[in-house]
Amino acid sequence: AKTKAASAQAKTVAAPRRRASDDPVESIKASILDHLTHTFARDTAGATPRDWFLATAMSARDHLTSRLIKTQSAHNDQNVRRLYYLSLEYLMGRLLISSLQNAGVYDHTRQALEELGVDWEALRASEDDMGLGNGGLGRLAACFIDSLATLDLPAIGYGINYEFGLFRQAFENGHQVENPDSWMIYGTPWELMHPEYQQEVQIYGEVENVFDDSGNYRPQWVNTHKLVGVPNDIPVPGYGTETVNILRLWTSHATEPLDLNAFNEGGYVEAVRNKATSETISKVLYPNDKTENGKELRLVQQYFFVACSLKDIIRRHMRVEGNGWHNFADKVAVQLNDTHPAIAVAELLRILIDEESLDWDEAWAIITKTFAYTNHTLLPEALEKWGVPLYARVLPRHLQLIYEINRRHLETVAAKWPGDNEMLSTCSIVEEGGGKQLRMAHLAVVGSHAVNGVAALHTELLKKDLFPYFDTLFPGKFRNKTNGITPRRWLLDCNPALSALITKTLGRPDWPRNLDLLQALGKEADQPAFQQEFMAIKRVNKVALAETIQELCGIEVSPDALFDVQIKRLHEYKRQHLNLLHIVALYRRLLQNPDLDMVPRVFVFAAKAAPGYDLAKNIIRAINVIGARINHDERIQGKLKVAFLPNYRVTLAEKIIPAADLSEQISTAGKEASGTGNMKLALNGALTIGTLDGANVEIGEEVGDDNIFIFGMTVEEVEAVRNAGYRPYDFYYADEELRAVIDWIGSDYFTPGERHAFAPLHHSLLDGGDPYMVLADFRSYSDAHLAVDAAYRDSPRWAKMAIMNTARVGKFSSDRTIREYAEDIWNLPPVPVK
Ligand code: F58
Repeated sequence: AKTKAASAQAKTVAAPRRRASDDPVESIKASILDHLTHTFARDTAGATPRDWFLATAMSARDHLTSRLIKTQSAHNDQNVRRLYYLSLEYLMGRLLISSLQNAGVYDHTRQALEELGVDWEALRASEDDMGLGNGGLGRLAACFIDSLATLDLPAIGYGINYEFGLFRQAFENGHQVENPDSWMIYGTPWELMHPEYQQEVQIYGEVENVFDDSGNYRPQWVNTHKLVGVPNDIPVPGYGTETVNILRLWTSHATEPLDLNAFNEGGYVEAVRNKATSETISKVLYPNDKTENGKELRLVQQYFFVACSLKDIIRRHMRVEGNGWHNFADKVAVQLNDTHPAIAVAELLRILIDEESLDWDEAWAIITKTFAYTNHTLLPEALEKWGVPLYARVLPRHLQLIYEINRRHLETVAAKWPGDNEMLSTCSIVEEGGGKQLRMAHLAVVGSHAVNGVAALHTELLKKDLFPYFDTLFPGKFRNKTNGITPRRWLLDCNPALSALITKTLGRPDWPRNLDLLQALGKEADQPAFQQEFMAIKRVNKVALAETIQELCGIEVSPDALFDVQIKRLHEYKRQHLNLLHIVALYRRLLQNPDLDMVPRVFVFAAKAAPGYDLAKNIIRAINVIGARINHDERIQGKLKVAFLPNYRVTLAEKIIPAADLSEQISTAGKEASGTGNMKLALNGALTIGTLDGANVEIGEEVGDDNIFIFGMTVEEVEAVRNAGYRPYDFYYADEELRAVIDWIGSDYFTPGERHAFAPLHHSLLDGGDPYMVLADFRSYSDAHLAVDAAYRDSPRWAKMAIMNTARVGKFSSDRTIREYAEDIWNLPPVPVK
C-alpha cells in the first residue's frame, strides 16, 4: 500500500497545485495529496493516519468553504432574517463523516483514499471528538444546527471555543478518574479563524453617575477590564442542500499581549499574567450536568460569549442597516439555550440605553421581540442563580439594569394580584432571604416573547409547577417543542447497513431529509425475510460492539445475548442504580437456581459523573466492581455480563446505539425533561423499557403500547406518594428480594478487605430517604424485565417490535423540531441557496 501511495505522491509533487480533473475521485486524490504536502509538509511514506485524516479533512473543508461563501453572500444580498442560537455547549463529536456526507463527497472520498492505499478505519479513528458539551443539552444544539442548515434556514450558532472539552474518563480499580480533554492539541482542521471579526468587550469595573451635556443623569460603566474575543468558524453543511451555515466559537485573548511597564521592570511573569488570565476564559468547559455552583469564571464565560456574540450580531445588522434599530427585531431572532446566555437580555438593554440612548420602552420592545428561551430542566438544583455580590463585582451595570427590569416586572405582577406580597416574592427576579440571588430563569422568561419546554409532559409541568403564575401573567408565552435528533448522524452515518436496507426497501434515498417516510417499513414488519435482514444487521452491529467491549473492558460477551443498554450522564434521577439493583437481583436468582431459564443478557453502561458528584461516582464504582464479580462467576454460565464502557462520548454512542436491543429510560417520572438518547435508540431498532417521563411518553404514543415496555409510577403517583410521606423502608421490608439485594450491596461481599465501599449508595436508598424513589419502582421494573425476556424469546415478535420502532419514530427528527421553532417562535422563512 505504501509504494502505491508513494508513487501517487511522486506524481503530484511535480503537478501544479489544485490540479483540476473531471473525474471527482481523481480530483479528491489530488486535493488530499496537495494538502498533505503543502498544508502539512508530510510525504506519503511518513504520513501517519492522523496526517491522512488532516489532509482529508482539509480537502472536505475546501468543498464546504466555497458553498459557505455562496450561502453567506446569498443571506447578505437578500438581507434575510436570521436566527442566532446562543449556547454555552455544542457536543459535536467527530466531523469528518458528516462533513463528507453532507458535502456529497463521501463515496468518492472513500474511493480516493482506497486508491491511495490509506487505511480508512485508522484515519477516522484519529479524529478527536469535539466534546464541547456535557450531555443532552449540548448534543441537542449540535443536532439543531445540522437541521437548520438542512432546512436552508439562515442561522448562526454562537458559543465558546473551549481548549479543553468535557474531561476524558478512565477507570482505576472501578473508580472514575478524570483526565483533560486536549482535543485541539494536534490542530483542528474544521476551524477557520477570523481575527478580522474580533470583538472587544469589557467586564468588572464600576458604575459612575455623570451628567451629560443636556444635564441628564447618565450612569457610566468605567474602569473596566477589556477582553478580546476572536471567532473561530466551523462550517455547518446541510444534508442534500447547498446551504452551509456557520458555528462561530469565541476564543478569549487579552487586549495587550504584554504589560509593557511590568515587562520593562523585568517582571516577565507579571507581564504575561493579564494575558494568561484573559486566555483562561475559553480554557475549559465546566463539567457539571446539573448543579450550577456559582463560580466566577463560569459567569465570566457566559458574559464573554454573550457580549461578543451580540456585538457581532449588531455589527452584521448595522453593516446593512446603518443606524437601523427600528427593524433590528425584524432581522434578528435569538434563541437562548437554557439560562446560561440569559445575561444577553441585560446586555442588549445596556447597549440600547447606555450606548444608543434609546428610551426604556423602545429598548424593551426590541428585546422581548428578539429573545426566546428554552428550558431544559425542572430540577430545582439545576436552576441557575447568581449571588448579587458576585454580580455587583463582575457586571455592576447589568445588576442595576436587572433591578430596574424587576421593578417594572413587579409592577405588572402587583397590578394583576393587588396586595399579594407572596406573589411578588414568588415572581421576582431577585430572590430575597439568605443572601440575595438573581433567578436567571425568571429574567429569561420576562425578557423573551416565547418560552418552551422540550417535551409535551415537560412543558405542562413547566407551566404548572415551575412558572405557574407566569403562565397566567403572560398567556400564550409558553409553548412545547418536543426535542429531536438528526437522522443523518444517528442513523445514516452511524448505522450504514440499516440505512442501506431502508433505502432499498423504501426505494428512495431521501428518507434522511424526510424521516416520516420510515412509516412504510411498518408494512414489512411481519415479513419473515425482512425481519431476518433487519435482525442480521443488528447482529453484525452487536458483533462489532462485542469487539469494542473486549478491547475497552477486556470482557467477552456473546452477540446472541440481549444487549441491554443504559447510556447517559450518571445522575441519581436517571437511576442507573435501579438498573444495578435489578442486575444484582438477577444474579441472586441465578445463584439460587443455576438452571433458571432466562435469556442471556449483556448490560452495557456508559456514563460520566460530574467530578464533584460523590454519590454518582460511588454508583459507577458499584457497577464496575459488582459487574466484575458477576462477569467472573462461572456458576452462572455466562448468562449475565456487565460492561461499563469508559469515556462515554458521541463517538462511543455511535458504536453502541446501532447494537442495542433494549434501551433503558428509567428516570423518576417528572424528572427527565425529554431525553434524546431514547429517540436515537428507538430509531435504530432498540425497544424501550421506560417510565412515563419526558419524551418516553411521546415515543410510546408513536410506537404503540405493544412496542414499548412501560413501568413505574406516573408523575401524579410520584407526587401522591411523596405527599403521603414516602418511606423507602416500607418497600424494603415488603419485598424480600429487594431487601436481600440492598443488604448484599451494603455488605462487604463485593469488596473484600474494603469496608463499606458502597455505604453512600446504600445510605441514599434507605436512611437518605431514596429521593428518586428507586425502591418504589423496583418491583414494577423487575416485572417489566420479565416481559422483555418473554418477548425476546419469540424472535419474530421481537423483530417485528424492533422494526415498528424504527418505522414509527419519524416524529423525532430534529428537522421536525426545527420546523416548529421556525414557524411558531422564530418566524423564519427558509432561504434556498442556488
Ligand atoms: C438535558 N439537560 C435534559 N443539561 O436533562 C434532557 O432531558 C434533555 O433531553 C436535554 O437537556 C435536551 O433538551 C442537560 O443536558 C445540562 O447538561 C446542563 C449543562 C450546564 C449546567 C446545567 C446542566
